[in-house]
Amino acid sequence: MILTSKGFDSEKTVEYGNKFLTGNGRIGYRGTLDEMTREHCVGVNIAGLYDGVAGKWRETVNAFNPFYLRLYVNGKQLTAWCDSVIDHTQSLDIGCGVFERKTVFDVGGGKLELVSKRFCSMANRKVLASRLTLRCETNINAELVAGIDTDIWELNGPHFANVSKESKDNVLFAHGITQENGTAVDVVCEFSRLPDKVADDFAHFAVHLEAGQVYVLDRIAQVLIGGEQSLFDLNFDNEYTKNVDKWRELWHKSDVELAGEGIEQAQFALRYSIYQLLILAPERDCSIAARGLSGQTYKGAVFWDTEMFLLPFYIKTDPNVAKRLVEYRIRTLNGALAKAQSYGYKGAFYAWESQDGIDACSDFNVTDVFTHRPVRTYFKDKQIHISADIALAIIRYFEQTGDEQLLLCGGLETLLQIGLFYYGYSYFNHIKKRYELLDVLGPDEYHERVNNNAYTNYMAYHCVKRTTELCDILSGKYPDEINAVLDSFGPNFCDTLRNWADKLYLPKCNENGVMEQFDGYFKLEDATVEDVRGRLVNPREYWGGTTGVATATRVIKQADVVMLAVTLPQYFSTEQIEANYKFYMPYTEHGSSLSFCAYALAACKSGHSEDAWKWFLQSAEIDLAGGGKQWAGDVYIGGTHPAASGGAWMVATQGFTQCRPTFLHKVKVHGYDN
Ligand code: IFM
Repeated sequence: MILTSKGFDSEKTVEYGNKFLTGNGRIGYRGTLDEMTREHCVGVNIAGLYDGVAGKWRETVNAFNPFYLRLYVNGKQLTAWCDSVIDHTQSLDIGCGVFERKTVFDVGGGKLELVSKRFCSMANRKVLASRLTLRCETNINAELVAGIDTDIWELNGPHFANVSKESKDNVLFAHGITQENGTAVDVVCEFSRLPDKVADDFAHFAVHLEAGQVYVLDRIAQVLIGGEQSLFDLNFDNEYTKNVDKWRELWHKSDVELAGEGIEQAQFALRYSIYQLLILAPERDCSIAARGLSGQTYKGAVFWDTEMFLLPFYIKTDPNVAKRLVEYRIRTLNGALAKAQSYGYKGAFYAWESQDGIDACSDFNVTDVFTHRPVRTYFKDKQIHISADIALAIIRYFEQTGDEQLLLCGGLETLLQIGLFYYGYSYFNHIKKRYELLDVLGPDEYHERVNNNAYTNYMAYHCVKRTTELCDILSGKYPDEINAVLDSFGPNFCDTLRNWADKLYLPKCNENGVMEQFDGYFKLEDATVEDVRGRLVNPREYWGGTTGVATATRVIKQADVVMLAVTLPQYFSTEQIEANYKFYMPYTEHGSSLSFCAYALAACKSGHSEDAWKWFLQSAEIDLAGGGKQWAGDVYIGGTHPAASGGAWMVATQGFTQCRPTFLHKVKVHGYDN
């Protein structure tokens, strides 16, 4: 299970930073090389630790880089891009999360081989370990300069104040406190050898290497957050063994084996997707950012991606992690109450881009490429489906684990607050005698401020209805606890919600089996994605909003009705799922990585297994293939795509177990209970 790349291509540095990412749910270390710096987007991203600098976007913090290293031979620095390189390979063992680079240099008279491997320990989450090995064909004198690089890559920094560095014997320390909340971040790096000197905060090692002899330098680093204590007596071999053992356990309960003809590449892509999910599973009270631990893109914020695309994997493979993700939303209920209140509503309106419950989404999320003016977007104000996505996550978690305690300890209260929000947000149409959800934004972000988005209405209906059922079920068993929760909502609140759900407008499929995405969608221009793409004046212009090329057409950014049909298939017949799959296909740009898996699942549900396979590969290979957009003007938008990884897992385990292409003979799904 090894991903390998041969040769060095400076153009691929940013892409490989994502592709060769290592992590342990707490720290993500980008797949860069020891000698790289902030220019190469080296990143040691910390999960769930946010900081904001005046006038800039708040985002997750990158720690100081403990594994910075320079190698000199005869006074010349040897790098992967210098003219002495004979051979360069880098690899990632997804079986145990170990990154390795091997570079061979011509040092005049012989070859010098540098091997450096590192991992973020899954066993001791504070720990990052690295082993560097040098071997030369001739005798050489080299120098290694190693230390903690505090001059780090940040999108909206600097996030640290009072940065200081120290050293004692074979240990280097770097300390900083975040600007906003004063959280201490300490990085400690312990070498396996005593340096010959420490100068300018870096350890210098003189290396006298005889031909054929091997020189080893181990570095054990720890990233300590908020004054955590460091661990002692660590060494590379022990940490390596413990890490491998832990990974073995993780794979035992998470692997999905595919058997069939010519599917090796797909099997690897699926396992790579699972690897991405495993390195993101949080170990403390936080959730998973949309770009995982690959950096600060999207402000390190948590989107619906987690609940709708990632949670199913964790429920099946590690319910404790799933619980942590659900609890994150319960814990941040106050933020959702405050957001609703700020718009004049009651109940829970969750953050579109959550940073500990605070909505980090800007009112102006796009810059017009022609005028360079900020464009008012409505992701934050109108994407109200986020609350139902979270409700569904709580419901699914409960249904699949039976964890009543979670409902009793905040889960039910959260569901009821979400119900209250929809009740208050809706409008009663006295002519049509029904509730409607007006002025919303569905998963297709190109059509803003629409009425009765099918995805939103059905999700709200389903979750509110299910909330009332759960209240009834639990009331029988825990009457006092449930009454205590219900009391704060006033008399007969469950009946109010039930009545509301029964009267909420749910669009139906037409005679062709197709459901209209929102009121008036069918009247929009019948143009395909290719038609609309051909109208672009600037390749980077925004397709949605008030003036975008897609706005007046049926072209949508990502699966919307199709997403609904695969999320709540009980409201569709098989024929209707197929009809919607076929109808919306030519209109869907797949401008979001979340879209492919919905199409794959719909294809499976409607018997198009070979098409499903193609959609599945697009989801599973997204980070392996790379090449996607990394920059939008000056703004870095790259990173890994966890939702696509989670989507690939869902397709393999929920789609191909029901409907397989002929060349796929078997799908064996591992889980915590098998
Ligand atoms: O949550 C998604 C959204 O649906 C489309 N834009 C990117 C977000 C983060 O992945």
